[in-house]
Amino acid sequence: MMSASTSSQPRKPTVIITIGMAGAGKSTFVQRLNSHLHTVNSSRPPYILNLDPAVAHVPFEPNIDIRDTVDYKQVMKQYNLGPNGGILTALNLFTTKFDQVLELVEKRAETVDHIILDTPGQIEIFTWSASGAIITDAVASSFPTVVAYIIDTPRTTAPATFMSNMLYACGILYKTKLPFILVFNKTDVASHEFAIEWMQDFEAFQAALASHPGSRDADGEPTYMNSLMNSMSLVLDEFYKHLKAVGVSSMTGDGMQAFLDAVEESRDTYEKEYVPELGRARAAREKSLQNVKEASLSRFMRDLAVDRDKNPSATPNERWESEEENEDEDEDEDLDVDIIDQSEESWPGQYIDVTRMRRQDEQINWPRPG
Ligand SMILES: Nc1nc2c(ncn2[C@@H]2O[C@H](COP(=O)(O)OP(=O)(O)OP(=O)(O)O)[C@@H](O)[C@H]2O)c(=O)[nH]1
Ligand SMILES: [Mg+2]
Repeated sequence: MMSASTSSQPRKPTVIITIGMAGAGKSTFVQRLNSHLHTVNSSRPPYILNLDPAVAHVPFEPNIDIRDTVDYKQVMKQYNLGPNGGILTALNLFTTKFDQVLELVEKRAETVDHIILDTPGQIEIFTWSASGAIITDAVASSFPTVVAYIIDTPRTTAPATFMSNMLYACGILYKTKLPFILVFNKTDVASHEFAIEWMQDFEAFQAALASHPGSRDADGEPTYMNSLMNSMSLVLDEFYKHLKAVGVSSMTGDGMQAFLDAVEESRDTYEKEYVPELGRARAAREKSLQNVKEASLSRFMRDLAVDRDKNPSATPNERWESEEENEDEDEDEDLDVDIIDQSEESWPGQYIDVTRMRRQDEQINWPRPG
């Protein structure tokens, strides 16, 4: 914490977390970005993590693939889950090993400029789960990190769809507090000009809303939805000021350089806004932890005094437990390595053994009544 010199240390890579609705084109975008970065500087290709356990085929070669660690179909069977529960649980299991992932990434930090995360298709699995938050916080406290929110542009041209997508993005921005880039994808199918216009000028959005069929009821009055969206467009106006927006086509590669420029600018935002915020949050957490400790310690001391008063003869028995009993606890820590960097060595494909993680209560034999 003492020396904050950035010039003497090697520059840290930037982490790009791709998030977006199912089918928005996250994986295709990661593939295109990967090939673009290979072209720009083939000696420093990006380091890629696939966090989607359910994907059948990834269009790029990830360095770390969640599918090498957890078999989500097996998880579904073992825990009796549907597909989404299976994906979520697989991600949770993987997150328990995320310290190993970070270690592998840290090892490569000096030789890569970009670390790219592809996330599961169902957006809420990553954005509203504890694992997603843990992974995001873990990378963001180690590296400059930006969120790339991928939008399916041709499917967002209706004002109501556009607004709900933006509200979702807004939720993620305020949850992660990270620099945020709206990536309007599939511009080969539909231009993103309309979106930029709506973001810069809420009156243009309101006009589009008013001219959209269904915005007025039978009496010619604006519908409730229409009025609500009108007001919300004013709220979102403030949110848009914190964003960068670029249009890309993951199909043709159009706009990739503009995206990388936005990533570069976002590094500054990360340093200026996220890092101090992180420091404040840490200090606050430590303080509240300290308060809790002090409170429970003083409660304990009070209870102890009351206890001694009540039962003076027990005092000679107050001794700490012998330390020997706890000795073998941390013994096999180093054996527990099973995250694989595919680019590093030939890998045996080690899975988390979900059968060992089954809940204990499945073994209970309930006594028969009577
Ligand atoms: N025309 C066009 N199609 C695209 C573009 N990007 C992605 N697609 C198509 O959109 C579909 C979904 O793309 P994916 O990359 O699988 O999207 P995803 O967000 O990773 O999907 P999930 O992980 O399943 O949620 C595929 O059929 C892609 O070919 C693009 O820029 N232009
Ligand atoms: Mg995908």
